[in-house]
Parts: sequence; C-alpha cells; structure tokens
Amino acid sequence: MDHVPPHPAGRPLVIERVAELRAHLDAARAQARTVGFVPTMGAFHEGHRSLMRAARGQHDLVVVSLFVNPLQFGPTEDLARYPRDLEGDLAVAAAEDVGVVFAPPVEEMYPGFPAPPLTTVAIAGLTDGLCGSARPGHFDGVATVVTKLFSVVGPSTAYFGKKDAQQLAVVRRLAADLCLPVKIVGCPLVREADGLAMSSRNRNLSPAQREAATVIHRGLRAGAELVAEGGERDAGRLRRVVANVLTTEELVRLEYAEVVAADTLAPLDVLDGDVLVAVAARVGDVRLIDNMTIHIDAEGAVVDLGVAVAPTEEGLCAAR
Ligand code: PAJ
Repeated sequence: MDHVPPHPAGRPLVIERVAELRAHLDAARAQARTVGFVPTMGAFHEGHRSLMRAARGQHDLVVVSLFVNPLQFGPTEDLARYPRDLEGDLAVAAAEDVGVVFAPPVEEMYPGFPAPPLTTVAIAGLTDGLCGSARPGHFDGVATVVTKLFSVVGPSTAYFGKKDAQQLAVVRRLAADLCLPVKIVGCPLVREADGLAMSSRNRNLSPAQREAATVIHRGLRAGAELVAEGGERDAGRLRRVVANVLTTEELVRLEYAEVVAADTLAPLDVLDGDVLVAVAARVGDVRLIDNMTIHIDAEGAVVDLGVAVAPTEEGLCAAR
C-alpha cells in the first residue's frame, strides 16, 4: 500500500495533473480516508470557505478544485475578467485545512482546447429557464466539468452552495440520472453583513455599484415579508413585489425575478411546498444572482435567506 505523506502543515498539496491526483486519492482511500470535494472557480470568499468547512467536518481529506471552466462561459461573458488569485486562494485553503487543491491547466481538462470536447453532459428542462435562458449552454458547461471532476476525484460527498440554486438542482439531477456514487450536499447561501450575497464577481463592482447592489437583498426581503407576515400565496404578486423593489435602483438592471418550485424549477401560480424565489440583475457589466427559498404549508411560511456570516459548525448543511 502506498504511503500518503501528510501535507506540510499550513499548505495544501497543489496538483495540476489528473493522473497524479488519481494516484494520490487512490492511496488515501486505500488507507480508509474519506474524500470530501468542493468544486470552485477560485477567488475564495466566505461562501467557498463555508463549503470547505462543511467538508472538513465530515471527511478525513478535503479536495478543492480550482478551475475557471471556459465551457460554462458564453462568448460575450466575463471569462477573461473572472477574478484569479491563486496565492490568496492557497492561503485560504490552508486556513481551512484543505488537503489537496486540484488546479489543472485548461488542456488537462479539455485536451485539444479550444476545440470543443466531443463528449459533453446536457440536462434537459431544468436548464431552460432562469439563468439558462440568458446563458445558453452555461449549465451544460457546468454539468460537463462537474461530471469530469467527480470522475477524477471520486469523492463520497460533494458540497455546493445554495447561492447557485439552479446549479445545485442541475447537479443533483445529473448525479441521480447518471447513477454517480456521490452524495450531493447543499450548503446555506452566505451573505455580506449588509445582505449582498457573496460572490467572486463582487470584486468587480465599483463602490457605488457595490452599494446599489444591496437592493437585490432588499427586494427578496420585501417578498419574504409579504409571504411570511402578509400571508400572500399568489406567486405573481410575490414576483411583482420583488421585481418592483429591484427596479428602484438606477444602477441595477433586473434580468429576471421568478417564483418556481424548488426541485423542478417549474413556474408556480400558487405558493405551496418548497418555493424558490430567484433573481438575476446586472450592475454595470457585472451579473449578480441571488435567491431565497420559502417552505409553505398549512402551518405557515418559513423563509430561508441564508446566513449573514459563514457557518462555523458542521451540520448546517442539509444532505437533501
Ligand atoms: P464558484 O462560483 O467558484 O462557486 C463554487 C461553489 O461555491 C458553488 O457551489 C457555489 O454555489 C458556492 N458559493 C458561491 N457563492 C456562495 C455564497 N455566497 N454562499 C454559499 N455558497 C456559495 O459555482 C461554480 O464556481 C462553478 O460553476 C463550478 C461548480 C465550480 C463548476 O465550474
């Protein structure tokens, strides 16, 4: 049996090649160490850290992938401008006791790049609405890279943020449909103290835009209040209240505000069961998304807007 050297304290092992990662993780599994996986595109913030912490609480070895996946960016999107900070990210990963950072060059993931890969993963239905309409091909790019990463890492559990609610629904579905032997865990949406959902793209906002962007959270809060305290059960009226708040801010251009079923993402008329209220808006040329879920039954409505600071205890992630 290969011996797995412990990574030097304070520094994760950085691996760039698939074969090397496989060999390292095979050896770890042979020593009965369980592998928890957090896929990312880097530029870490508290949202990413909360996933690493959840993984660390439940696994011996945490693997974080750091790969800005060109397949999920459209031709006019911000691939070139996507924030990159390898040194800062490695320091964060070290602080969160991440064992391995997998940071492959693009040709390691897509041999022959920029020629498009011949094999991709596409998910019907779930990817048509919400961000799927404005970003054609985006979720197929996500599904393809996530499937490849699962194949390379072979984790027992993978952690995703509820911030990207449609992505989480897509990943759950692909894991189920392709019988992938990995448990998908959804973790709470983490917000800045003023309510703005944490995002690597927030770094690209000017101070005035950053201030204006808080209207997104205020819109969701107004909707939450209407349902939880006002007893509103009409999806159209909820949608309009959220949208109206978002259009009060000059620097923010609403792309969509939708009220859908949380699992199927099908549009709703009446609020019942697990409801996802999802919004996307452009602030300058930065595209931001946010959401909340509301559980509605005969007893009333329970709103989940996420957490204002990173959760520190394991157990905050529901394995649903
Ligand atoms: P990225 O945007 O780097 O996000 C990595 C993970 O962090 C995702 O699961 C995302 O939902 C989670 N995350 C981001 N902001 C969060 C927040 N404010 N609160 C909680 N979780 C948050 O999502 C991607 O990368 C990519 O699409 C990827 C899955 C890595 C595939 O390329």
